[in-house]
Amino acid sequence: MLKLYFSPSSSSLATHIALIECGAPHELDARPMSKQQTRTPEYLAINPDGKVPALLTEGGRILTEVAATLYYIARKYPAAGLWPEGDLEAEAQVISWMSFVASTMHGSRAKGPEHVATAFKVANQRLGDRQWAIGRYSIADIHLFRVYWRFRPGMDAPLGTYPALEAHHERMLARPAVKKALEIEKAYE
Ligand SMILES: N[C@@H](CCC(=O)N[C@@H](CS)C(=O)NCC(=O)O)C(=O)O
Repeated sequence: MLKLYFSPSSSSLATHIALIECGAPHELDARPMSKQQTRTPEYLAINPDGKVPALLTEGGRILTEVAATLYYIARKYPAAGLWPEGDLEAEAQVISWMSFVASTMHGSRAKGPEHVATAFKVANQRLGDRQWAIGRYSIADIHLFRVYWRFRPGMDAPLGTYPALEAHHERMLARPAVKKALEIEKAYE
């Protein structure tokens, strides 16, 4: 069984959603950042970077970084259709989106609000009138959703500033797996 080391409402929410989307048997190990549980010697032995998510695979290895955990889960449970297997362009588009979300979007927070606004503007344009990041639902949407969901409430921009992202967010919130992950994590806050 897979084990997810997570902190409620953090980056690890994306991995949690993917596990539920795929019906992957898993257990949760809470490491609340609010209690510095990602910085204990025990956790640093699991992930020396002191970050969540970390996913313990059935092979006994630790996988870190949201994108890698999403990829692993999507490939391990292909029936869920979260990875566009065999369509080279679509596969590359997923990687492109996930790189953008992890570096430009997630990384913008440390640089300040203008950088966050620019990253969101680019993401909004990039999404355009598509329902899903690559045109069909994939792990790229889960990654995008998590960052938008977390950062948006703290942004000083009226509703309507990022219409494509807002619509994507609503679509994601309607998904049973997203609802379930949010509900489970709320109990840990
Ligand atoms: N590049 C990492 C970023 C993960 C990350 O920043 N995780 C944060 C939560 S959103 C964390 O674990 N922080 C713990 C800490 O800094 O103590 C990824 O994509 O997984």
